Amino acid sequence: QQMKLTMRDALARGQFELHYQPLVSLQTRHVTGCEALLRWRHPERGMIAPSEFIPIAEETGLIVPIGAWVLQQVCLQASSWPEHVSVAVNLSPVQFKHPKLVKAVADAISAARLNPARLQLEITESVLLDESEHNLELLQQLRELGVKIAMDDFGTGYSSLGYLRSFPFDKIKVDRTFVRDLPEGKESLAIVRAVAGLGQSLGMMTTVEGVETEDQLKTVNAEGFDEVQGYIFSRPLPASEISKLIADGP
Ligand code: G
Ligand code: G
Ligand code: MN
Ligand code: NA
Repeated sequence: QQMKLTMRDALARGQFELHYQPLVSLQTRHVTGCEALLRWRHPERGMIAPSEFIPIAEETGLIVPIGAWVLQQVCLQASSWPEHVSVAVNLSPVQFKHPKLVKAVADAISAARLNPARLQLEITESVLLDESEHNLELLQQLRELGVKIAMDDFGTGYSSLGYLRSFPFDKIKVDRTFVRDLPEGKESLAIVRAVAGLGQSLGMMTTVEGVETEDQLKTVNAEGFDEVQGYIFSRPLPASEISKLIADGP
């Protein structure tokens, strides 16, 4: 309850900030892009993780203005990076349902004069559960802005395979729960392998999240994934530090 009240002013008071985690190409080992991850620097409680406040922001609808701010910030940030580095943003179900989403994305891109192909929207399977016709059309409208659409946390939802058939996602991001027990976990390995093949057959980029160890990196590399995101290369970092990492390499 307290949090609901203070969140209302947090945006105006400049208490939100974005951290960025690099995605690294397995082919070149260069940073191909960064995922923006929201943080709340609370005056009394210190840094608050999104898992704590995003559910409340969704419940209150505050995620809509916060999300619009995130889109503006990431487009400005990415426009300061080299042209080949993209930026990824998470969209929550409430944002996705909001009638002004397409406009918010278009406005953020044009205000920053960003090449729209450098913006990736990450959508989880849970976002797509209902109103499928409407959702597919919305994805199409976003796609027409020139942005890329990624299916995030792949493998944890309900209707993921159906959606892969219905909409040509640009990227599949395998959820980190399938990486945790690699290389030993036989079931995880089988699933990760299948998703790599699926992505290739469907012409979608494949990313693995949550890679922490050399053994995991070797395994996903052998399975032919395009990109890796995980602590092995970097944790999410403030914008100032990520610019340095992009310049110097992971
Ligand atoms: O590292 P981390 O704890 O930052 O992120 C936890 C979850 O919070 C992620 O799975 C992500 O989907 C969600 N999240 C992070 N940043 C944002 C954001 O800017 N908008 C939305 N809607 N969700 C976010
Ligand atoms: O939106 P999504 O749920 O995909 O957000 C990615 C989440 O995964 C963030 O909370 C981020 O901090 C977390 N993450 C990224 N890399 C790693 C990793 O190597 N290990 C663990 N445990 N978490 C990670
Ligand atoms: Mn994500
Ligand atoms: Na994920």
